[in-house]
Amino acid sequence: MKQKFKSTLLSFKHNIILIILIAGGVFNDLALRKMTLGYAFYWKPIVTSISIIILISILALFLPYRKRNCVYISLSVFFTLLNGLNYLYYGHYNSFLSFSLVTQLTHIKDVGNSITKSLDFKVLIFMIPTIILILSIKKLKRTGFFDQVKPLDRKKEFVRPLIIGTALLLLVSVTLTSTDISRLVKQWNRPYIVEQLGIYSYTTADFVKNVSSTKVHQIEEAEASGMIEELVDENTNLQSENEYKDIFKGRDVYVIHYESAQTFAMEQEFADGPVTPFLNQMASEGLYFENFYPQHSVGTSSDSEFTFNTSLLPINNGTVFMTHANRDYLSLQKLLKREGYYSISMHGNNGDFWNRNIMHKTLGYDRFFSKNDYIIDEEIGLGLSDMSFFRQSVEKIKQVKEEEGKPIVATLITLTNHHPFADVDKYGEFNVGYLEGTDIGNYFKSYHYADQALESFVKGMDEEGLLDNAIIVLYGDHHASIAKSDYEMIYNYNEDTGSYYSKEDPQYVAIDGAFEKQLRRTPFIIWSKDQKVNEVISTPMGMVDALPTLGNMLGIFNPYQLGVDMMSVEKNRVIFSNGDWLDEDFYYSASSSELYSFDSYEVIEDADVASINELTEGKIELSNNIIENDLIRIFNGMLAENKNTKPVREKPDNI
Ligand code: GP9
Ligand code: MN
Repeated sequence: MKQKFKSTLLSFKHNIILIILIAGGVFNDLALRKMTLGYAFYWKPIVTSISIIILISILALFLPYRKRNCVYISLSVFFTLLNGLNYLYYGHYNSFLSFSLVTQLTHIKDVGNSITKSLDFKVLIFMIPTIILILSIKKLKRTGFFDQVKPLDRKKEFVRPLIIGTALLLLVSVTLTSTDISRLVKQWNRPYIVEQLGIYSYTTADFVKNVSSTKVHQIEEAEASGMIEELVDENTNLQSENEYKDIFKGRDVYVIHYESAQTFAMEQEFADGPVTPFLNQMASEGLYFENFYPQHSVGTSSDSEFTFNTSLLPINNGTVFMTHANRDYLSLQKLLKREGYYSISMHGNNGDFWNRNIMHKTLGYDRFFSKNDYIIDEEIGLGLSDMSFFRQSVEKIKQVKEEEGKPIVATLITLTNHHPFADVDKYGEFNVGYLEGTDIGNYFKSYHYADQALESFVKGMDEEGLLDNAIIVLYGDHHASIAKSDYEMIYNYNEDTGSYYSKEDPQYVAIDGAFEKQLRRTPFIIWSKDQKVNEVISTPMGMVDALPTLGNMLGIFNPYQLGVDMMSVEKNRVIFSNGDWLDEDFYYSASSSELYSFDSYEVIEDADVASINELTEGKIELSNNIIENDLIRIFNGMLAENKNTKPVREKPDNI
């Protein structure tokens, strides 16, 4: 017994640096989960992290004892970087880093600038374990500790950590549900994997997935043809025959991709008036979808562009604009070109950002006006100011219209209202009262600026007579990365008392779950000068539903669409590529596996969830398959011409 205790003590002493490494690695993982997802103390990620660090550290055993410290320090630095970078990335994208992003390095450089401008110094926490490890090694070296430790049996040295590491891993794996395993394999839901198994397991699984999927996953041709045929049939059967059909046929279409425009801000008002008076006016004069949700993944702007134009969900292994730009897609631009349109895109930033130079060709744009085509006479935030961008764009549109003599579809991608909203001096005067100096206050100032720029565009276009036979379609591309603490200042701060409501206060609103999801809504508006349609639609809709809805009004139809025409459905379910979904009653969060009621904002139980999840996953998988396996190219010629006319249908439920 005594002997055993002595040997354990010896082994403990022998491995003291390894133990410090493990403790530091686990600390960093805990800190990351606490600082991103909000909860950390759960046994599975802790045990998995310990086992993974033990298994990786076996590498050091190939070196003589005294030289192993170099490996341990390198590993600790790696853990610091891994956790630190993931922390910064999460702050920006609400997700974790993936090896698939390696193909997006040029973009990461630009976004990196935006991240460093708003550098969060809490990231330094992740350095603590490495500092402790280095100091401990130094101290022990000084006392001659490493010279005194007696060598252990070589065989035992390898076998012990192998057994312990594997046993711990097995212990966790037997507790995994089939959902856990499927999520680990598919990697749709990165926050869920990190929450359940920690950052090291997620990174390992992501690495394995990316290495193994460099060869495109090929599905059987028969399976592929079945899948797409079913989708085409279903879409053709449901093709709308409503009163909105063709109402805007032949009109010019100006799509405004409105950067970081959130819906909640449209309701905010300060001493100088509403944040977005002009946008609100457009909403009241046009067709306004007040429960519109962007469905982007880590590709943010680019994902929204993709989904708006194709009615497909963004891929969740990579970013379509970067990693799947060489596929065939049926887009708004291609469909309108069949009707004789000329199609252009316009953006004041570098044309390579988000690989737009390539991807805009893939989407079928005839011409892309990017930074090089504009005079950079005023810069705010990421580049050319929206005011100047719009002013110059009106001129370009006028010229293109004259040159081409055809109807035109133009996408204008704005830039100024982009995180970190730091160029406050250039936004002009807009008093945000007690929010002065806060991030959310600066967001409102920036949004107010973007609203004035929008107004100048509409007025400028009108003065040129370019709106007489046109529509403007506007969508907010995604939420603005505003911290919860900033939302608290709006919803839980009592200006009169100068304090926050306590959780017990009836006025208190929890900024999480269904409420937080609703905050991420962005506006979607179809507007025309003659106010031909003037309605507010409250049925929840996603970005995939934009093309079917707009398409019906323009007399075009995309048989590969995943969305529905909102003017033909009473109910709708919005699906997100990470497995989340929502309808008018509920919001399901795939990362926490919780169902929230939109009524009470409480977590509730519902027996149907499993079957809805299955449908949701089926749709996500279908979208991924279409993109990954280039199914549209394969079946492009397959659409039978006589499938276009179908009987009039009553408004069905898309559920
Ligand atoms: C940059 C712009 C921003 O050109 O579209 O992209 P985002 O960071 O919002 O994805
Ligand atoms: Mn954007």
